[in-house]
Amino acid sequence: MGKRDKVYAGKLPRVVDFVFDEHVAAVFPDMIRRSVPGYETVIALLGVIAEQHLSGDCTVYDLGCSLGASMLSVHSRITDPSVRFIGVDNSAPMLAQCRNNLQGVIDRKRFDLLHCDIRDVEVKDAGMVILNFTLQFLDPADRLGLLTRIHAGLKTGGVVVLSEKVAFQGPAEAHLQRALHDRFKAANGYSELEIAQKRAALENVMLTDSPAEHCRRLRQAGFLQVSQWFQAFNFCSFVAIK
Ligand code: GEK
Repeated sequence: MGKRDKVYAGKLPRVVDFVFDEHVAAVFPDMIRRSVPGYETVIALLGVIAEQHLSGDCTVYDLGCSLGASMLSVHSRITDPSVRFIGVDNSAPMLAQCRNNLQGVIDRKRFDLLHCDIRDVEVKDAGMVILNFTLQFLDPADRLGLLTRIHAGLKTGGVVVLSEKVAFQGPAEAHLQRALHDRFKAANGYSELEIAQKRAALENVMLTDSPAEHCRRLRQAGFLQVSQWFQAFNFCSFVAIK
């Protein structure tokens, strides 16, 4: 059992922008499970999507890999040793824990972990690229460029899975989905103060797009087949096939 997330439990004198530091890394499995509706389902189904789309001799990229949950899910369904894994994250505490989680589960020769910005990674011979709740932290101006490079580095038939917190354009739907998400967090034991402080911390850091905008951008990046396969309140996931 991991540590319980209490990062925003006490009243802070000033809420600063959210960072993936050692305090967040230490409680991350609990934080993401209690904050992102459907997270565990998405993680489990990444393995199924991989099984459907991966052929051998390729690389699975996990961009913004945090503690490696996505790679571990794919690995649990893909035994072919010619499939390699590259996890990328710009948070050193996240990557250190990711290394611990992967070691002893995935053969050491089959994975690499890169401590860098996902915008600086060369994507090549990719069978699958996972952006599981990561694109939302990138400057919106850089999102299309990254997806276009990912498309270029994917093998034909390769798949991108993009999971995001999404925005809704209509005010009524935006209000409904935000209320449901708040209710989800409260049901998972977060106080009103925690919910409010976390929202303030993420305000400048996590910039969300609508589902339609995600699909449009994936098509613009070159993907011919784009489909939203999952939604839980204001969290969605999309597949895009090259
Ligand atoms: C999971 N995918 O468990 N470059 C590299 N890493 C970044 C960047 C960037 N520009 N921006 C953010 N990150 C994971 C969950 S969490 C989602 C992903 C969340 C990293 C950041 O350090 C963090 O580890 C991850 O992206 C986002 O399925 O916490 O909501």
